[in-house]
Amino acid sequence: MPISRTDNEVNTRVPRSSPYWYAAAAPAVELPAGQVLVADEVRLPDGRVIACPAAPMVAGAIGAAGHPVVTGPVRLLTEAADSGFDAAVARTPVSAYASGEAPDAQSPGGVAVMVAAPDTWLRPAVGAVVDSWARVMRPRTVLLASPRSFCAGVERAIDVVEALLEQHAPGGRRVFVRKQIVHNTRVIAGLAERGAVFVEELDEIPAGSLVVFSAHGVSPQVRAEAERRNLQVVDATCPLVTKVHAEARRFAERGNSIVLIGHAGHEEVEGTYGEAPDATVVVGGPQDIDGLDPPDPSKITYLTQTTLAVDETRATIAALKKRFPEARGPGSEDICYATTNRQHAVGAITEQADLVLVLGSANSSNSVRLVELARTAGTPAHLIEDPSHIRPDWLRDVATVGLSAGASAPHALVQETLSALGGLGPLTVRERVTTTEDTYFAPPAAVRKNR
Ligand code: 0CG
Ligand code: SF4
Repeated sequence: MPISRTDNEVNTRVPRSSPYWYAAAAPAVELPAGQVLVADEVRLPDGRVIACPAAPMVAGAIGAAGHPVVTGPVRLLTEAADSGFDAAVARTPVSAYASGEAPDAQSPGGVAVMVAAPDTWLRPAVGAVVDSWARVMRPRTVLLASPRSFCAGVERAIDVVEALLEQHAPGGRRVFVRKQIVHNTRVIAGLAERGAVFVEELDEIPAGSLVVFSAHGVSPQVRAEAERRNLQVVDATCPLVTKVHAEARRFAERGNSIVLIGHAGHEEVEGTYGEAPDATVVVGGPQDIDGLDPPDPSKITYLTQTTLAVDETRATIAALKKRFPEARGPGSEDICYATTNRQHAVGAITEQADLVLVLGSANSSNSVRLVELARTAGTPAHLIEDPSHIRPDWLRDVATVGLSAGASAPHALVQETLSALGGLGPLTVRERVTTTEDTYFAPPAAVRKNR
């Protein structure tokens, strides 16, 4: 669950006596019972505002501990010491900021964790979570992998939906999207908020509707179904996926057996498989090669999903060729440039990183591969939707964090993560560029002509 933010200012009071600002769980804190608020901004009585960039992470951990939590601004009403205030939680060395001093390594600055919990019973539990964040405050370095985040296929697919919303939403025509346009929760939420209607299958859509096919592609069976239902289709399939579909058709027409290396159940694999279901077998890895029983071992073609691990796929192809020496590939790699580049970039930072964080959703194949790659290299790694998924124990003894984002994860998530990590102490960000990308895919004609 994403952490929601309230714009309603919550008033509270703090005692002056402490070197730290304590969030007061005073009666002045206007929160519903059981609700915890993590300040993302503290408004001081003199008008100054202290940003609390770690708020999403702190809130995420409190939410994960089972407490309803929001982030939002806190206004401090008074600085008068008041023994009546029950310091809820907060180890908050914002005093340096409050007094205008620059933070230094000894007193990690930029940290402002202010948590308001109105219920006495809540405070020990919430306090324990905040303490665990306090323990991982320190200066850090982030190694930023580049390239990262959106690829050309994802940019194009999102552009398609946005353009259709612009064209049709004002007139009240709904824009349906079959499956997730790309595998990212933030992207889907943003487009849904703007009016896109996501469905799993075409039978959920009224006949004659406008529907977008996702970047991962669809099988010919789905296209036929769309035609039967008289749907107006705009196809956002990535051109690099379309290329693999064409290969599947071409080799199947030649009478070849197709070994499709990929993850069974993934939309892209379902789509490619559907091009020649009678001639195709899906293979997950080298362990599946022994079970193959092609009608003619001299006529085998292998194709791959575009978002696989480069090294693992190489091993699968080697196992296939070992058993069927005449097996042939498509000539050029099916694993796309974006997947390959992001893997090289993560590979270049894992050795120096104590921890690798990858922004992406759990169903995003290319993002998950980046996490696996770092782990295989021996570096602890986690997939995170956004900074609220970071846990304090991951950061214990971590001086250098490697950061990347899958091809479907928006750039903004990287910025949010950098900002949140900066809330735990001074942050040095170093970008490691392994290559630059300039691939661009023009939008489909249906969208182009209307723009
Ligand atoms: O990596 P997969 O194929 O799961 O897709 P995602 O939407 O995450 O990113 C690239 C595309 C399309
Ligand atoms: Fe296309 Fe590769 Fe991006 Fe998938 S990850 S949309 S195949 S460029």
